[in-house]
Formats: sequence, structure tokens, C-alpha cells
Amino acid sequence: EDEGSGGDSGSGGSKKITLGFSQVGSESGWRSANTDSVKSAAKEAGYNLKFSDAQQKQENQISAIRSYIAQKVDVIAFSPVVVTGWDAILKEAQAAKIPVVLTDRSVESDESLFVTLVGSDFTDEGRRAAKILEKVLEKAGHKGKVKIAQLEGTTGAAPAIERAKGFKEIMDAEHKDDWEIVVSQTGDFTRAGGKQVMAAFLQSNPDINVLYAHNDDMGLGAIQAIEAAGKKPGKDILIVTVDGVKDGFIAMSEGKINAIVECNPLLGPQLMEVVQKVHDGEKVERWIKTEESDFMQDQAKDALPTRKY
Ligand code: GYE
Repeated sequence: EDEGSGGDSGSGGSKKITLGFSQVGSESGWRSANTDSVKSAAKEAGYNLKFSDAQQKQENQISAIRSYIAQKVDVIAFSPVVVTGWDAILKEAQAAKIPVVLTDRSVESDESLFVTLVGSDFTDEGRRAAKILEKVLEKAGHKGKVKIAQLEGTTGAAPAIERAKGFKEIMDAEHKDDWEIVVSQTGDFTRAGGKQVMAAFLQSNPDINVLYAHNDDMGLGAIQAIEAAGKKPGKDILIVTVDGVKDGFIAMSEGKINAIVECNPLLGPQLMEVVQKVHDGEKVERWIKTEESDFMQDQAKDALPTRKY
């Protein structure tokens, strides 16, 4: 406590923490829920939150972070749009002695340049998607080759890289002979992207019988494309997505999605706790992981009313 800067001590009350937060954008239901969670948790904690939306552009995130440094905020937190290209700006923050907390997504840089990551294990989500697909196939009584279309998240983003990696790991180890990813492309984590790319997949590969979408929104867009092509989502094409937003659960309760791997966006309260600790000079874990579950279609109706995002 007594490690704070001179201005903090002896002021009678505790000084408000100023947190600079740079958000990725507003591409998905997950992202909206995450933004709401960060804003309301900051308010609850009594922090002065400076929030900026980078609209999927790394250069916008870099300039937001640079302006937080110039404003001498107490802590910087951000969810990096892509994994690479952060070293220079993170060094600027370090030189200014402003701690940086990553949230949601990780970066590939020198570990000493950020304090911790508050977020999910995306590689494990990919593995979980493959394991739940096994159950989905069994339940559907699927026979023969599994021809998978993969809708990837934003190119270069940690969840896109790792959800593909975890899935492939299980596929290579356990399904070399019966599963094949026949097409894989980014849909940018958006509904519009998912719809457009799925429509093209169905044209080039009409024999696709499984869709693995890196998030619900792309899956929901793809469902529109599948229906437009005269096929039944959840039957002709079995669908596994990641996130677990309300609209995903609704589609699953209607039989259009077969299983969802949950990725919890409600990171705000945990993030604020970490920010407080980091501000106070306390030690924190290098990675504060989020706990999540998986859901099959037959659980959708019961789970729907309890979904918080
Ligand atoms: O799955 C997707 C969002 O980084 C975990 O980003 C997040 C992902 C989430 O756009 O819907």
C-alpha cells in the first residue's frame, strides 16, 4: 500500500484508479457482452475508465495506448486484435512505468512487457470443439467421411489461431482416417462474414457435412447461407460453434446448432480485481484463466433462461 506514488499517500481517501482500455471492436455478440462487462465492472469498482473501440485496427489500438501513456493513466488494459506487432508500444508503456494487463486475447511478445492475461484457453476450446463434435456425430448416427468446413476468426487473432490449432490436434491424433477439413477460411468473427464465406463453401464443396465455426456469430450467418442453399442446418450439416451467446443458444434450441463450446466474455469483474492488485504492486498469476462449459443441443432449452450474455 505504501508503495504508491507520493500523490497517493496521505490524501485521506484513496485516489481513483484511472484505467485506459482499448477494445478490439464490436464484431460479435461476445464482444458487446465483454464491453458491457468491462464498463459496468469499472463503474462498480469506482475507477475512472477511458475506453476506446479500435474497430478491428491494430494502428487504432496502438494510438489509443500511446494516448493513455501520454495521459499518464495508472494501468492500461487491452484486448489485442492480432498477436504480433506489439513490442514497440509495450516498451513505451514500460518506459513510462505503466503496467499493462492483457485481457481476452494474448500477444506473441516478450513476456516481461505485460503483467498478466485475464482470459480463456483458446487452444483448449479448439480441443473441446473436436471432442464435442465426436458426440454430435454419434448422436446423429453419422456414417462415413466427416467433411468439415471451418470458419476461422479474424486472421492473426489469438482465438482464431488457437481454436484451429486445438481442433487440429485432436483431429490429427484421433481422426486421421475419418475426418477432413475440406475448406477453411476467415469469416472475421462476424455474421456477414460467416454468411458470405459459407455460401461460397457450399458452392465449391457441396458435400460438406460439418461446420466448425470459431464463434456463434459466424455460425449464425452460415445458417442463413445453408438455408438459402436449401439445406437443413443441424441435420444436413452438423454445426459446432464457440462462445455461447444468447442468439447461439436460441439457434441451438431450434435445432440449428448441434453443440456450443462456451467462452465467457464476462471478464470485467476479474479484470478490475487484477487492475487493483497490479496498481497496489501485488503479485498476480501470469495467466488468469476463465472457467467454461460445453453444451449439447438437448441442454439448450433448459440452459437458455440462465444465460447471462
Ligand atoms: O470468441 C469472438 C470475438 O476474442 C474470445 O472474439 C474473443 C473472440 C470471440 O469476436 O466472438
